[in-house]
Amino acid sequence: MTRLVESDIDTVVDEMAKLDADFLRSTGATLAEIAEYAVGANFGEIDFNVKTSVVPITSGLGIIGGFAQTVAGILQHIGVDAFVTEHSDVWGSYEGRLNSKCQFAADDDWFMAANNESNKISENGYATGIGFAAALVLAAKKQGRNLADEAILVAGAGPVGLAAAKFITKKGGKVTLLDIDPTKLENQPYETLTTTEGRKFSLVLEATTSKDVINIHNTSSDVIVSAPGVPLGVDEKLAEGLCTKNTLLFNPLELGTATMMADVLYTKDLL
Ligand code: 2YC
Repeated sequence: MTRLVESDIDTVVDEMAKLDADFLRSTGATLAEIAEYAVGANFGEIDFNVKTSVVPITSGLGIIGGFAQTVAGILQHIGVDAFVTEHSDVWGSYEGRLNSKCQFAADDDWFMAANNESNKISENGYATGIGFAAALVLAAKKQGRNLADEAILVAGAGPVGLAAAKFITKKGGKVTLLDIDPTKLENQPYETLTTTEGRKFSLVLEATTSKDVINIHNTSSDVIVSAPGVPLGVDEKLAEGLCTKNTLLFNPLELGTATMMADVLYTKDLL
């Protein structure tokens, strides 16, 4: 996962209403509804109004300016009673556990949510993968397109891409998995590629840390691209065109965070 910088997230909280409006245009669902769909809940089924603490973590490369506040702001937007703890690290975790049901914290390598009541946990890579896959499936549905008829590419066989590939397969899509590192493609239950040479795809989940992976040569004219990868792995010219057609789904932190919250709150009744 790429480490965000302050400038990646400094307008996120102010633009949450715009994000919902964009999501409604492209997927027919709001941020909260996409997160619910990602974890198998119906729209409106999850009661997000729970006390949740976000703990700043100073380890490693340290605090990212505004990160904890941005996570709290995203959660508040979907109805969570979220706050940033006064203290950081273990003191902050202790303070949070005394005053909240759920807790979020991120160091340089992991971004985790925990439900202190049910002990359910959610990790950002997995949640981001199912969240962006859910958005892609909903966007295709909104256009009346059947997954079974689509050429679907998941670019990047890391935690995000693999979670997304599983979700899309579960929804009836046939996934082609791309990675430049062939060792990441071993024993994967999908068609695998190390290059998109000669191939065109109509639904794309871009989960690499590279730029320009997705371009006009490997996409169809009606392509929908869901892109959790930071930086955006879509060729600039193609990205501009997709934006005007509301067929590019890209945000640095919002969908992963909302899906983590849905994931730690929702346990499907197995009975
Ligand atoms: O401010 C803080 O608490 C920092 N310790 C946060 C560091 C987050 C580092 N991770 C990232 O920037 C990205 C996130 C999108 C989630 C995974 N990697």
